[in-house]
Amino acid sequence: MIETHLHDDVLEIVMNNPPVNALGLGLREGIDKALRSALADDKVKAVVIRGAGKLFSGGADITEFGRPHAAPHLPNLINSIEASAKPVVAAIHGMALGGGLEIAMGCHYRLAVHAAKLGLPEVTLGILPGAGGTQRLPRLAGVDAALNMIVSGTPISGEKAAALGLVDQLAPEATLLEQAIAFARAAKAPRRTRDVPLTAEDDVFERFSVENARKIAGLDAPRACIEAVKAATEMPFDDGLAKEAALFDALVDGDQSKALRHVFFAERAAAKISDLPKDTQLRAIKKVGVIGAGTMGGGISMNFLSAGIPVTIVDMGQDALERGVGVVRKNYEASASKGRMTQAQVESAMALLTSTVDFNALADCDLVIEAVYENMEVKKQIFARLDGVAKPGAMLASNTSFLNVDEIASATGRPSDVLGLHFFSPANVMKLVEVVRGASTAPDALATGMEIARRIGKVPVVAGVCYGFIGNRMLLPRQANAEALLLEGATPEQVDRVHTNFGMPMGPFQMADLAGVDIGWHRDPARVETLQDALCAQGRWGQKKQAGYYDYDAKRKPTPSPIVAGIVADFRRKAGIVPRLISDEEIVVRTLYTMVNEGAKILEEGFAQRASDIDVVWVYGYGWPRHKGGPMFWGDQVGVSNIVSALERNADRLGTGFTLSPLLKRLVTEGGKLGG
Ligand code: 3H9
Repeated sequence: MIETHLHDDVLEIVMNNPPVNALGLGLREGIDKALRSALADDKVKAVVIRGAGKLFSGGADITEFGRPHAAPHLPNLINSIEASAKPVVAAIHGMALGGGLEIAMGCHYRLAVHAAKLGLPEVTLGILPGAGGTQRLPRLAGVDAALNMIVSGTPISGEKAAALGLVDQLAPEATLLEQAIAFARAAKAPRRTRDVPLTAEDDVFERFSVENARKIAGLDAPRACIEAVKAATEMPFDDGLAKEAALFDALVDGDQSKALRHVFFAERAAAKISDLPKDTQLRAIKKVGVIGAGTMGGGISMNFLSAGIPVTIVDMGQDALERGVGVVRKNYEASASKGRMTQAQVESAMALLTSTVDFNALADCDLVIEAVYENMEVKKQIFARLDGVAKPGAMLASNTSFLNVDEIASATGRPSDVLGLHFFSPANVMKLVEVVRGASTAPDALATGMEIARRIGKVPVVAGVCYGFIGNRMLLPRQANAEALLLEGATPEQVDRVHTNFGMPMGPFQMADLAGVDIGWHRDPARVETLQDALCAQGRWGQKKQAGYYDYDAKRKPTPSPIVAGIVADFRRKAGIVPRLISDEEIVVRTLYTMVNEGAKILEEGFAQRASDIDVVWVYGYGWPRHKGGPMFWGDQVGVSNIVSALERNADRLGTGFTLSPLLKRLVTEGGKLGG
């Protein structure tokens, strides 16, 4: 794990713990031992620490959190590095994150390559830099920069770090080690970060908290980060360290950090397909076809264009095509105007886009994604036609959000090349892609689907073929109960507020208005059987009509709708329902516990590989609050038996179609967790 090389009078210590040089016990022991021998050896005048492989270090070993500290504990190790009587220099290439950067800040000097990434991302795991980071970074980079880096968790480049004073010298990667050795040799004495004086303007913390109030609302870690940096400006160094350690310990044991760490590992686990060999040969995807130039087709295309992959977009009508391409350009221009991309990048992305009404233009595509409206017959016709056009070995994907991928595949003579690639709206923004594995989908097609999704910056999750796959299937009981709650006495505002208070970006009715209340509507205004029918019959199709479950002004600001209240009252009267007071607790049970129940069914029926995949779907596809880990993780935190007993208590309100998941029942009798 640790290699050492003596360069005359400078000892090089190499951290080598693939894949990210996480600072687990073995590495800490190794560094400690190497440092002691350097100090004891008269031949050694200075030390250089660097990382093997592609980075300096990804930080503390997250898998060790929640277990008792094993010596040498990282903060103590870093204190010993700082206390060294011989100069210690960090040579940073690739990333120095979390404990990795904290090691570097314990060193007396830092060299880095220009493109290095230095950051303290602990806050994203619901903790704070607990190995001196909150005390040393403000001393090296200033309070403002430190607050920004620690509270956002966003890394900065080597160049920026040099400008801030966090890095002493920049070097090209090829000569980094050589320059670090020379630097160490020339350094006359240690320069300890702890001795750097630190002052702050009086109101800096107050101002920062106010400016970031919205971003950090409800989150424990950012508040603790601010408190720890403030301590650095108010207390002697060692007291500041003690304060940091106390805050760290409280956070690491808290539910939010457990949930955030869960999501970190869940996302990585989701990338793994349990029954496929790791070395499954992938298909080459050099050119992509998209069928349908609507909102979804355009959004999907943008992902590939942004990743430098040429796209041919096909639509039946020239008008639709031009409109679709226009929207893609407009979206890119909007990014450019916000400074997220340059005009040159806009042009090079657009240059990769070919639009045509000629279906045969899909012949040279390695992957074709169908993104037309949800109609099985239409999709089958398209796939049959595609079968005659696409080259052998091309992957044929549907972006369907509910329909049976096996039936779609049956329209082709090559069902093994067919799969679902279900993007979430807006497809150029939302991270999730459900990679739907059909009964015949070939292993290499599935593995390639996962890989290409990652290549375009998405988080892919494998889903089996069931109605609505993972995410939308779980929406169904939520939406049915939300509608029923309205009839029984709740308002859209109340139901939505319970969800937004929970941390969701929007509630079921806000979501319906955004997506379109008319989705799935039979389009016969004379046939009014449900609330949705009644709204649609009156043209209340959602935000696009400035009227849905809410009324909207021209800027799409919602207000409660008296018309909807009237429609609901009318329905109640006809159905003989006497409205009652609905508690927020009942809304939680009926719209959130029912989702946990549906997730458990998806799991036991084998449509998700693992409970944590369901969590990833909800975090990345629907904005489930990360610090609540996802519905399966949250279900375990609430307690499976609490969920089951609440659902049983409300059984007569959950609709005739409701059944309790056998898995949940079994977990209650046998004990155990969903394992989200
Ligand atoms: C910290 O430092 C606390 C201290 O302040 C105080 C302590 C007292 N630990 O992401 P990848 C695994 S907190 C354990 O696919 P990439 C990961 O699970 C830490 N394992 O690679 C995966 O395993 P598998 C602050 C880790 O190249 C494999 O390594 N640091 C850790 O796409 C490859 O990971 C952070 O928050 C870890 N620290 O991205 C940084 N990191 O193969 C966390 C990774 O079994 N790490 N693994 O699925 C990252 O953000 C990315 O891994 C990184 C590389 C950007 C470094």
